[in-house]
Amino acid sequence: MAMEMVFRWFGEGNDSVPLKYIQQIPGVKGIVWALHDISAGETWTLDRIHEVKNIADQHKFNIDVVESVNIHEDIKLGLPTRKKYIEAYKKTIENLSKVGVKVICYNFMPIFDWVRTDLFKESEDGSTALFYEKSKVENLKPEDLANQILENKEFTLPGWEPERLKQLAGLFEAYKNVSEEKLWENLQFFLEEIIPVAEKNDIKMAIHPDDPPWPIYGLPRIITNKKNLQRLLKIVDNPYNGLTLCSGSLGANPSNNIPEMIRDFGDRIYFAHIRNLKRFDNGDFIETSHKNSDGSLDIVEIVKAYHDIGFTGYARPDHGRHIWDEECRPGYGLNDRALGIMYLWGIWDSLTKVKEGASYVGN
Ligand code: DNO
Repeated sequence: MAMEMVFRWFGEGNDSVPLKYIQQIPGVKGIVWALHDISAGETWTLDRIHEVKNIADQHKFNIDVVESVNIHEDIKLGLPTRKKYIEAYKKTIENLSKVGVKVICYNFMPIFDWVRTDLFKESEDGSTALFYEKSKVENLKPEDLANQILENKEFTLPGWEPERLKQLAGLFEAYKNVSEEKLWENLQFFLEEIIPVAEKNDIKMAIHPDDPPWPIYGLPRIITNKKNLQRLLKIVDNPYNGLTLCSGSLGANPSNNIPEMIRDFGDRIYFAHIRNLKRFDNGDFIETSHKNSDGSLDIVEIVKAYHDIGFTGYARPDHGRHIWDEECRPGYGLNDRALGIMYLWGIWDSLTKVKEGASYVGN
């Protein structure tokens, strides 16, 4: 038994990577997908879901994992209008279950999803990668940061939908009344409504950690560390309320011990995002190749933790650098993610051999 390797794909015309290339990466069973043109709060219709299923079928990919069904800000804000958006979310869950979707990855970050200051930061070897410069975030106004990210217009950037960013000032005003505790309450309200529907439809909800895992621009962020992940699992203590464990997001904070979290939360992790990053002392970080010696995270230990717990959930290599002059959406090219997958399989298969009794020591 092994982890089920999947690969994020943004859809026909919205991704530089053809599905037939993904098919040629060893061991990839499915695509991780979403209907990126549907706004948060709207129901995903069966027709639109079937379009993706048909394309995936042609390439023999499963569509078991959706990333993400985004959550309308009114739900995170706890406004009375959340009711109708929660109803739409439930309907989306029902529709997704009709094509056999097994996991929905989502996040509960106010306004901004992932944050970086440079999408193509050059490294010494000439590759580029996503970069977070702490002082720049502290000194840039949120709207300037948003505009800077949106300058990359070629593809839609998940989490940075222009419609939402146009309402930035109003949203910041609304979040003034939302403390961390209030955000927890709003998350709990959402989960209490959603999880029974997820259970009925046999779909695991897998929350994605905040990236980076600390508050930015005074907005609360709560899915940030072990204690808070524990709290999340407890507020609705049902196996359908689970985790996407993203090593790169949580790993930006040096006090997060990822292998320990994997061992502790094991059976509530439904989706593993595995990538490396290099942290600098001043709080900056850059995304690196998966290789241990390139970054600050011990990817071998992370994979070992999954192997030890007998993880059979879904895993993806997460982001990659941009290498070999590939033109692609930030973090989501073919080349480095494919290299990452082979690194992960190399570790996984070696561990399996050792478990089966092979000994490479002293021979
Ligand atoms: C970035 C991703 C996130 C993630 C969402 C899930 O590349 O890891 O945008 O998909 O936070 O809701």
